[in-house]
Amino acid sequence: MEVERTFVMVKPDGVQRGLIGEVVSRLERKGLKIVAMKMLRIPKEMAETHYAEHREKPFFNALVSYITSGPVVAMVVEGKSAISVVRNLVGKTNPVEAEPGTIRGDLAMDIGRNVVHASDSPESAKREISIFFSDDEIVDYAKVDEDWVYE
Ligand code: YYY
Ligand code: MG
Repeated sequence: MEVERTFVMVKPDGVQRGLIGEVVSRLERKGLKIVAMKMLRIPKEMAETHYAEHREKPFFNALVSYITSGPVVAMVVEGKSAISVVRNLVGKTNPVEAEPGTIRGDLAMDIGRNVVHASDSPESAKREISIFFSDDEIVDYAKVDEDWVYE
């Protein structure tokens, strides 16, 4: 089990619906460590870079328009196997299929309003973190509960 960092974002619908705390709370309660966090309005070019892998998809323009439609809360989250742990907490892309107990399964209805983003691999985590955060915005610190979260 390797310590990883992953990129997580509460999307504009999550912010507007007052779900920032709910999402952050679920990450914290799991035992993950938040090592960077900020609110921003994503510029269009940055959104296109973030979602570059979807550039040719039919939903691309709607996706960019949605993600730039209001403020988001961007985070870097750290923990052992954090990338897959967070993807499991987030649930399937389409909230209709997402399991109850997951963020999308509990809090969302529509694939185009699915509340949260999380990196899907070590490569995308590295890429996405670097789009949103400079190295000096990521804080290295020990959390007092670490001996109680990990054996
Ligand atoms: O990583 P994840 O967010 O679970 O899904 P992706 O396949 O990377 O798609 C990114 C984003 O695009 C998804 O969260 C919603 C939107 N989207 C869509 O609107 N319609 C689709 N058929 C697929 C994805
Ligand atoms: Mg994705």
